[in-house]
Amino acid sequence: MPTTLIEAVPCEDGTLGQNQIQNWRECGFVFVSDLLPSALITELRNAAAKKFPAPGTLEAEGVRDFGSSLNFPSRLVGLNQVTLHPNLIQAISDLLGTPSENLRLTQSDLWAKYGRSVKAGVQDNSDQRVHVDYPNHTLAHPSPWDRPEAVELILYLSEWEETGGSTAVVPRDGPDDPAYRWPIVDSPGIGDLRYINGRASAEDYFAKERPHLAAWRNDLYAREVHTKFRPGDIVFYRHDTWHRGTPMKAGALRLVHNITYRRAEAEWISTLHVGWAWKAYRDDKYLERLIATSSLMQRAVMGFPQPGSPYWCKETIAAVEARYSMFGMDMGPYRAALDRVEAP
Ligand SMILES: O=C(O)CCC(=O)C(=O)O
Ligand SMILES: [Fe+2]
Repeated sequence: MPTTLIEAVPCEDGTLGQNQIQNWRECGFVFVSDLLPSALITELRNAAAKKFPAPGTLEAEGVRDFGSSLNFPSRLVGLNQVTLHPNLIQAISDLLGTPSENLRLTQSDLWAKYGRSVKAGVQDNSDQRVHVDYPNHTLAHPSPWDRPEAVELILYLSEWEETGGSTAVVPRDGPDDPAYRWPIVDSPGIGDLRYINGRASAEDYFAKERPHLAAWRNDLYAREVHTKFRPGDIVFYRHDTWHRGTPMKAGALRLVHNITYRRAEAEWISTLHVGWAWKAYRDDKYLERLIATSSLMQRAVMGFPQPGSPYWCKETIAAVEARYSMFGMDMGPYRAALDRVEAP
């Protein structure tokens, strides 16, 4: 069957349109372009490309297929700016229907995928089994469809024509769609089923363990649409969206930035990296500078106490000021909120 390729739909003025928001809410994903400034994407893409070995080299063979050391917060030019970009945070706030200050960052990592000529078998990451991402993001299970708790996204930094390796997604077709049967447990890796990444091995195994559902999984593959991406394009999806990575062109290098935000109250969704504060103490004080120069909203999504939080009192305001004022931190909004609370 021919592959259905889809192209990103442009955003206007760096904002998601109503149709795009509806698409995410109903179909489980939306594929967009022009949300982030192209100069920022180029900056990040160039900086990232220097961090990974050229495809075809011996070093490239040794690069892990998942994640990298390029996690938020990072010194890599553009990584923090993309992660905390107001357009991105606003888009996620629009998708979830919650204020930006109520979002929390749980993932921001930039990784490379290489088109390898030798396949890795069971753990082949190129032609993946169709899956949902929730098992290694949450300790629980996604809540019912109309109460989404998180938005995941893949920001592409490469060009599909050069690299191949679309993300395949299964659009949800209304509340009775059999593909989205509840609970979502019928995939290798969930419950007592072994985790197998590669499609061929995973489906052989699944067919032995759950023969009555093998045809149902085949149907997921038949319904896929594949992203035809350009640098800066973003696919927003969910922890309960069926999707997978598909084979790349041999010898190519694809760079993507994976980001996830959750609702503040959804504490069962894990942060996938070490705590942000762990990056303190560096000689260049890049974490401290990031905190001091971020907006109130950007601080909020990192979990920093917001103006009006019970954390703030005269003493904590003075103490946090003592820690960060040399980097330009303005404690005015925290003080003003406290004054409002304390006013007779
Ligand atoms: O690489 C992609 O396009 C998708 C990867 C993916 O879904 C995953 O690794 O969980
Ligand atoms: Fe995935």
